[in-house]
Amino acid sequence: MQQAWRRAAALAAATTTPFAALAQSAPGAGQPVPWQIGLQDSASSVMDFITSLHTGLVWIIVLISLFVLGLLVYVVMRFNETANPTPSKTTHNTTIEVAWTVVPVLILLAIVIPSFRLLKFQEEIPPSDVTIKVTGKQWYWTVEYAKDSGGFGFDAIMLDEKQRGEAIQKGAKPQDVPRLLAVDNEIVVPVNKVVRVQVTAADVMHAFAMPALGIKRDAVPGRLNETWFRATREGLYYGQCSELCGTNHAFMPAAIRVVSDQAYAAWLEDAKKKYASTTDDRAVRVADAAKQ
Ligand SMILES: [Cu+2]
Repeated sequence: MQQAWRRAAALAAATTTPFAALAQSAPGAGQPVPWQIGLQDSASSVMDFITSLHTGLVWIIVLISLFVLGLLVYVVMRFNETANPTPSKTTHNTTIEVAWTVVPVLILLAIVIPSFRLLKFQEEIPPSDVTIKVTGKQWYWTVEYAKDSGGFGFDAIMLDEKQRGEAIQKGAKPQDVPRLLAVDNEIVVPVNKVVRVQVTAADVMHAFAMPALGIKRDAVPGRLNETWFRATREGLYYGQCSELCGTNHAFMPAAIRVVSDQAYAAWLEDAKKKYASTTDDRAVRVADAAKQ
C-alpha cells in the first residue's frame, strides 16, 4: 500500500514543477520540508514500525469514514419523506445490535495488537553499542557520551542568523544550515548500531525528539528516562524540544548525524581531543543562548 502511495506521489511530483522540487529535497531530508503532510521518511527500525502502524491506522480510518458516509447517503436517499412516506415502527434488531457491538471490538483488537507490539519494541532497549545522555536546559541541550562510548560532553546550541550567514559565506549550502534547526555541535552516531539515549533535564521539563529516528522522550529534572534507536541509513537528522519549556522553547533544536563506522571512529578520536580541551565557558554560553 505504501508503495502505491509512493508511486502516486512520484507521479504527482513528476507532473508539476513545485512538487518536482519537493520530491528532490523530501526523501530522507531529516527535517520538515515545504508542503509536507505525512511523517518524515523513516531512518530507524523504530520509525519503520511507527510509520507502518500509522499508515495502517489511516487506512482503517478512511474505510470507516467511507462506510459511515455510505450509510448516511443511503438513509438520506432511501428514507426521506418522498421515498418512504410511511416510516416503519421498528425499535429493535438483535442481529444489527450484536454486529455494531462486535465489529468495533474486532477493529479495536486489530489495532491494539500491533500497537502493543510497537510499545514493547520501543520500551525494551536492546544491548547498546553507544550510550549518550542528553540534558535539556533553558534553552539548549547538553550531550554526554558515556565512559565506554568516549567519555566526553558538549553543548548543542542553535546557530543564530549571524552564525548561519557566516557558515554560508564559508561555503556551506543554505540547506546545510537550516534556520532554527542547525546547531553548533552535532551528535554523531554510527549507522546500524543501537544507540541508547538517556534523557533528563536540569531546570524545567523539556522533551528530546527526533522524528526521522522515531524517538521522543520527556526530559524531567531529577529523573532519567531512556529510549533507543538504530539508524538504518546515514544522514543528518533534526529534532526540536517538544515540551513547552519557556520563552526560547522554539530555539533549542538538536541534530544527529549518522555516519559509517570508519567515519564515526575518526570523529570519536577528534571529539575526545576537541571536547576535552574546551574550557568551561558554560556560563557565557548560557547567557548567549538566552539573549537570542
Ligand atoms: Cu525545552
